[in-house]
Amino acid sequence: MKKKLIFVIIISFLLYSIVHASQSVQTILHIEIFDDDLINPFIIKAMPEKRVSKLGGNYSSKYILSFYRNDNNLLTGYESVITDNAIGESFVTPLNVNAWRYNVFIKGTSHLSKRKNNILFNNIDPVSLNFSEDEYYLKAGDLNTRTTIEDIPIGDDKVNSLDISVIINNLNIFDYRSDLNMDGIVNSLDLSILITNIDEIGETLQP
Ligand SMILES: [Ca+2]
Ligand SMILES: [Ca+2]
Repeated sequence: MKKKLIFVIIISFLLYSIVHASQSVQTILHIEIFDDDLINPFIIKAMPEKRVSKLGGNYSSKYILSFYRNDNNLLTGYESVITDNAIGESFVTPLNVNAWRYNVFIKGTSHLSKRKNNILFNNIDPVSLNFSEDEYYLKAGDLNTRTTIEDIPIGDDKVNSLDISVIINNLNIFDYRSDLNMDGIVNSLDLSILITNIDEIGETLQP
C-alpha cells in the first residue's frame, strides 16, 4: 500500500513537471513568434520646408515614427529614422513594432508632426508612407526639448516663444535643430522661418 502511494506521488510529480515544462516551451515559442512578426522594412518620405538649394539635395532630417494601434489607439512602439538629402526618403528597418493596422505619426526633431491613418502592416502588402504628398513640406520651428527618443530630441509639437528662445540662444553658431534652412549657420533667416509658423501645432495635437 505504501509503495503504491509513493508510486502515485512520483507519477504526479512527473506529470506536473512535464506540464510545467511544456508551458515554458510555449512561452519561449511565443516570444520567438513575436520577434518573427516584426513589420517588414518599408520606405518613408518626408520633406522639411524652406531648405536652401544644395547640389545633391538638402532634405535630410531626423524623425521619430510612432505607431498607434488602429483599434484601440494605444501607442505600440517607436522607430527612429534619418532621411536622405536627395528627396527626403529613408528605408526603415523596424526593431520595435509588430504587424498590425496602425495610425502612424512622423515627428521631426525640428518639425511639426504629420499623420497617416489606418495603415495595414501585414507583411504581405508592401507599405510606403509619403508624408510629403502633393509637395507638402513639414513645417519647421519646434525646437524646445520635451523628450528624447532614441537619441533624437523631440519638442512639444507647437511653435511658440519657447522655440524662439532656443533659436536666439543658438544665433551665429551651427546647431543641427535650429539651422532650419540647413545653410550651416543659425541666423535671422532661420528665425524668420520659425516666425512664419508661430502658433502652429502638429497633427499629434489635432483631433
Ligand atoms: Ca515647441
Ligand atoms: Ca540657417
